Formats: sequence, structure tokens, C-alpha cells
Amino acid sequence: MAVEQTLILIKPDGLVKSLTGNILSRLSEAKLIIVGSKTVRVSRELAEKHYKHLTGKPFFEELIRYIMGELHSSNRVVAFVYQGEDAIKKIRDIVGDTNPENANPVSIRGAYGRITTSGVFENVVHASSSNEDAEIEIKLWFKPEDLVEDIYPTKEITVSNKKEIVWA
Ligand code: IDP
Ligand code: MG
Repeated sequence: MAVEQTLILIKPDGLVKSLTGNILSRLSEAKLIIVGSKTVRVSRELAEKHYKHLTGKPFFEELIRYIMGELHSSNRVVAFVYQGEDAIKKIRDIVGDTNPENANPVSIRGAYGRITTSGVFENVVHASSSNEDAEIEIKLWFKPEDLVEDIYPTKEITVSNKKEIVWA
């Protein structure tokens, strides 16, 4: 079995329901290691890139509002990169089916997810579903310096006249 990485997001419903601890406890059953973690303000651009594969779906606009936190008066998600053997499947098994009504009741989505009256699957967490998706998603949410392992090739570039915000 190969060592894989996977992106986990605790979505805004997971945060406002105070489920972070419960979710991390459940994910720890996979015996993987965390190689990066951060709290991220989700811009529309980031949301649309993350859900690019669903562009055009009838629920797309609501999904973008959901991941941006507009349905929960929250503007953040907490993101993790987990690493280990067979990480993608191990995490997806614990996370459960996309539709919380079909998800195994002991999975995270089965236990804590719901379908809203407007039809969004509020399913508490995101987890990558393939190695290809994981690479795209991890590169979207994390910079190389945010991770404690060099999982993908990097290059050095020189940026001049770049504005940067530092502590005042
Ligand atoms: P996944 O999150 O299990 O990988 P995707 O098909 O990638 O599922 O969909 C991304 C997210 O879009 C889901 O987690 C869920 O929040 C939402 N979603 C997917 N399919 C539907 C649907 O048929 N109705 C409403 N929301 C959906
Ligand atoms: Mg997916």
C-alpha cells in the first residue's frame, strides 16, 4: 500500500456545531499523521476553485455559499493534510457517504450531517476522493511552507515589488 496524502476540511456547519474535537477524535482512528493544519477564510475564488468539478450543478451556488460560511454566519473552515498508508480510503470510510441520509450512521456525516430545506448536503467535512484530487486540493489550500513534509516538487522563484503584510 502506498503512502498517500488527503485534504480534510471541517466545514462551517462542523465549526458552528462545535464538532472539531469529535471529528478529530474519529479521524484519529485511521492512525495517520497530520502534516499541515490551518484556519482559512474562504473567498469566493477559493470556493469556486475547490468545487470546480461541480460547476453547473443546480446546487452549485448554494454549495459555494455553504463552504464560504454564508449559511452559518462564519467565514472560515479548518483545513488539515493527513498522511499515511491508504489515507484517502481510510479517511473516506470514517467520513461516510456524500449524502448524509445514505451515510453509515456511525460515520461522521451519518452522525452529524443533514440535508437543508434548500437541498444542500450539509455534511460537516470534506475529504479528498482520489490521489489526483488530493494533490490539486492540497496545492489549492496550502503553500509548501505550511507543510512539514515535502510531498510535492517545489521550485524557488524571486518575486520583486511584492507587498507583504507583517506584524506592525
Ligand atoms: P464529496 O464531498 O463526498 O467528495 P462531491 O460530489 O465532491 O462529494 O460534492 C461536494 C459537496 O457538494 C458535497 O460534500 C456536498 O456538500 C455537496 N453535494 C454533492 N452532491 C450534492 C447533491 O446532490 N445535492 C446537494 N449537495 C450536494
Ligand atoms: Mg469530492
